[in-house]
Amino acid sequence: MRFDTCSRSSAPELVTGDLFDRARRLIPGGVNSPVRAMRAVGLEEPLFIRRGEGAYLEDMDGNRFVDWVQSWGPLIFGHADVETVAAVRAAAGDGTSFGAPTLGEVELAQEIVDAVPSVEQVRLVSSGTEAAMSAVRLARAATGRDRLVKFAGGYHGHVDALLAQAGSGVATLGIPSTPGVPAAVTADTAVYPYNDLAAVDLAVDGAAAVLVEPIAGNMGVVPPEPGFLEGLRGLCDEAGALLVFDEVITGFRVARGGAQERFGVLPDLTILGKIVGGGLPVGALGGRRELMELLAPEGDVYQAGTLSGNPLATAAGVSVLRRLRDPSVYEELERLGTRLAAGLAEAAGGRATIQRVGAMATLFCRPGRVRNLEEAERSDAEAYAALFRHLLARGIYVAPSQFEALFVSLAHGDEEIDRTVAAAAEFFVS
Ligand code: HOZ
Repeated sequence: MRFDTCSRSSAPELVTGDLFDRARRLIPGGVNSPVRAMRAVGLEEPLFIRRGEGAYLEDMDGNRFVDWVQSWGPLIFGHADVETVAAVRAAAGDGTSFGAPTLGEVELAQEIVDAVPSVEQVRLVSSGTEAAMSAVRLARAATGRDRLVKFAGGYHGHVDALLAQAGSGVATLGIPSTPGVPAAVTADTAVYPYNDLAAVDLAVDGAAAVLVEPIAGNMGVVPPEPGFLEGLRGLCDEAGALLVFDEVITGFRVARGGAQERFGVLPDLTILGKIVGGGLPVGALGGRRELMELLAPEGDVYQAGTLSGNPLATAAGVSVLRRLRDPSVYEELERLGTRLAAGLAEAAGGRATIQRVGAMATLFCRPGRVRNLEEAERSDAEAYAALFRHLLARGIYVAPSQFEALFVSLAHGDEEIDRTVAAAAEFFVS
């Protein structure tokens, strides 16, 4: 891939094309997660990344990019953060996996319990998908009910029962569920429009759980309308259903205590990932003690994993979460997010809508507010793809899909924001 206007460091010969050919022979589509293929933005090759540093990525061809993806959210201190890397190195020297309890996992659990208002106990796993899968099992066991309620465009990992009209490229590919998921597995999943309390009202009765991203991030950033989360809490309380917040993206991002702290609505169970692993593979499931104690070996709900509480991942997570105790972190993220969103809104001049909460945002190529998947899908995805390519050619990497978020880290500064806004303005005036 050639980006003539990108800044280049000591460039090797261009290698991406050959590497992609090799990758495609060995890996389906040449990628390990579909959005990375960049087909949604009209590219034929993905970026192959050689290294990252702070707010920047460098690809295999030596091109440097301001990175607004930040591994889809975990890197709150940017790439190759010195303290995180030191913590991982130190942990690795003592062994990379034990399949047995460690001090690190107790320390990470402590950070999570201290920060997230509704969480009294937490079980560490290796990904957000795993945490969501376990949350479903636990909710069904706790309530003795099977039915799940979720929202169109909501994404909770690639859990079979939750892929119905899911975000993160599933619904937007026109896949109602996905081949390979038996109809019986999604038969107990009811899907409603995000932000539509009236639509979901009667469905909660008899449900095991309502699963919701308290700020949707996988159909682009769609904040909850005032009263939506409070309304879900009330409906769940009346119906005896569990309210499950998927805070994989929002946890430790929109506030130290996640969206539940920011909006003051407490779920029964919380799904976490991304930032809690500081850039290493981690997921977590937390909630009230009496619910969590249904998990084996305390209770009889089976859940297990060799790499759960992995020492490298917990070392990275503890290093990051301890630094997030400092409130000035969130003040700075808010300042950066505000500056970026305001700049992009001015650059777009009414041709796009920027939706932002704290340090996560989406530029929807359409005028007007986006409140649900249907409205998100009315965006001009072709225009977004053209914007993506325009920015990439200028050394700026944003999410390679209209239906994802961009993530601000503390490694970004005014310089990166101003450069991005100027490049976007150039696109929108043309
Ligand atoms: N599903 C993730 C975005 N919502 C992308 C995962 C990845 O490709 O790394």
